[in-house]
Amino acid sequence: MSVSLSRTKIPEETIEAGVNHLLKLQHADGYWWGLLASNVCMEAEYVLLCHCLDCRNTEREREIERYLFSQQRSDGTWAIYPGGPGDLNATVEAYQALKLIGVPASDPRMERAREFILSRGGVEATRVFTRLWLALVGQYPWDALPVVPPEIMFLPKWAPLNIYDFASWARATIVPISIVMSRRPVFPLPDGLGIPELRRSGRQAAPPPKGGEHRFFQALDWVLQVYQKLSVHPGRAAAEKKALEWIIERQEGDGSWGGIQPPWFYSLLALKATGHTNHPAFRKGVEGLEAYGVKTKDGGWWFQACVSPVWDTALTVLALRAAGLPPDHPALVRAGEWLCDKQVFAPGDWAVRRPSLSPGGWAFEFDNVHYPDIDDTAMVVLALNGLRLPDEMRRRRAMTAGFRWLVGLQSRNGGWGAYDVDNTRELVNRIPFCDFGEVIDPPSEDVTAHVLECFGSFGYDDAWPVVRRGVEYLRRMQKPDGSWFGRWGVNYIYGIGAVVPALAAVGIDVREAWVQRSLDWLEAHQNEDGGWGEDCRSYEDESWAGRGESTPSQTGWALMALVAGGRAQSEAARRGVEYLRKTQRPDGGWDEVPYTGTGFPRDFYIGYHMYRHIFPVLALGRWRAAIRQAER
Ligand code: R01
Repeated sequence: MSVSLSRTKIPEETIEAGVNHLLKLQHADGYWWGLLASNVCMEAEYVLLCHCLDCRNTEREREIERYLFSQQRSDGTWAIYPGGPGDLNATVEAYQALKLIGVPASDPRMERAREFILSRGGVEATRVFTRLWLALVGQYPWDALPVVPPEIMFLPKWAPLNIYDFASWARATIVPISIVMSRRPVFPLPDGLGIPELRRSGRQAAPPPKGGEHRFFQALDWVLQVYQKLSVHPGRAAAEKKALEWIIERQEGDGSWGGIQPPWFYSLLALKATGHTNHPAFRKGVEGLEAYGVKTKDGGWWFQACVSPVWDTALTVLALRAAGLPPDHPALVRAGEWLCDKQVFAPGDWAVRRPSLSPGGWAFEFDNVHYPDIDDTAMVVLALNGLRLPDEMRRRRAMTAGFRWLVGLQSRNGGWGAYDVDNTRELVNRIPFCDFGEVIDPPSEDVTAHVLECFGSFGYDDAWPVVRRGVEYLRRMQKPDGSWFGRWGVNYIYGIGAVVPALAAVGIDVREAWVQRSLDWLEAHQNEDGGWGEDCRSYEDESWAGRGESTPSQTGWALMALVAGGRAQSEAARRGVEYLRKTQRPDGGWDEVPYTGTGFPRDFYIGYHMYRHIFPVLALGRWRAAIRQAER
């Protein structure tokens, strides 16, 4: 019965070349680290930041000018992902930065940008963050921005709108912003370098901010505006002091805050606005910026929103193991030891909601001890579980602490968020200030799946209530069409690619119809070329679900789901494998232009440069193992 007449052809050379390519990319200390691309708001804000902090650098501005123009679309706009439509915020910010750098408004490239901006409502129609940067350089009235007062620091942990109701990334952003907003500093631009030409004539009123229609919050904002205008602010000094101390306590070893750009830039501005430019934290923060910059071959420079070494290392270890490297391969041993070194044994903000839980998580970045995250911890523990290190006791202790930390952070609904437990209070979405990105961190399908896959690798199944509640959460979250949403990767292909392997890992019978429907969905969305792709537009337009040019990472995710769901021998899987084989570069890597990572659906996308090399190898490795198993 098990005699197959024709054995499946396995592209051994593709896998081997992919493995060798990954091995070549390993850094001497044992980690993998690919670039993290986002959008030009990073560089534009960097230019404005340097202006505000009085540390402009002509050479750097030349490099940024070159980079910004290299990213401009033919219609004169800037998008927030490759191939995306012109984005008003990004285009306004890039335009202002270029003016400050010295590009005249009469430059045809500026003219086309300006036309787009005005056609879309001008600066008045931009998000709060964009207008905040313009206010800092005197190009927008502070009065017209929604207020976040530093007194927010006085709200106790249980009160609505206290800072721990915000997602970690939003919390670390609004605390410094509250100081900046209370001081309202203006760092005037040199004459003629502002952007009055981007303002629609006085008739145009500011549009109501997204989610700001709520009456109560309008009234609250009015009260805060009036309070802001008073000449005495009882409690303001104490609130500001509290916010400053909160910030200074949270600076990371690399000088960043939270390892991400917004808290970093706003914390430096808060220190500047309060006269702390001689504080060691200020100097360290400014000096650290260099490490997130990237020089391009053609003389450009760009700034990474964040850095991903822990994430890239865990995923690469998984790929190399799946592709057949032994658990004690020297490269994997070095990676495993490096990962153990990166474990965070200090309480972070997560401990506010789980004060008696022992630490033991991993962060995404080199340095981010205040914000270890659940996604990284799940992937690192999963990766460590497949290794054998010279110090096995250390590996076991690391996995145990990480595992327990994950268990302790399961949310009430059975799922896991990225940084915190039960960070689900929708109220913060209503603050007029919050018109960009996600400001809460509720459980997501993909993070939950990664945690379950991790638990499953130790042999736990749904007899354990922790796993059972996680599976029930995933089952509840399945879309009517059988797919799962991708919160941190684009989009349903990422969701399915995470969930199906997780269900298989915890012993769910993946032959059941509800699981198989997600595989039918994948097969229905396979491209002609055998690959899979999904455009960032899928987050705003359902007609783009599962649709887009094929990419190596998304093809990898789809293939991983098919394999885990029992369809390794399907024609769809075979065609996916063939797509990966024929698109591989001679050096064993793959090319990928579209962004397949998600920071915030609709507002912020991430191009992870390692994904294109990792996921094909991970998927091909798992596929080969399944084929060998089936044809044994
Ligand atoms: C941002 C911003 O720039 C930003 C940068 C990075 C992230 C969050 C989490 C993870 C880790 C990776 C990157 N994992 C949970 C996902 C793994 C795939 C998010 C945002 C912009 C505006 C604001 C990020 Br306000 C705050 C941050």
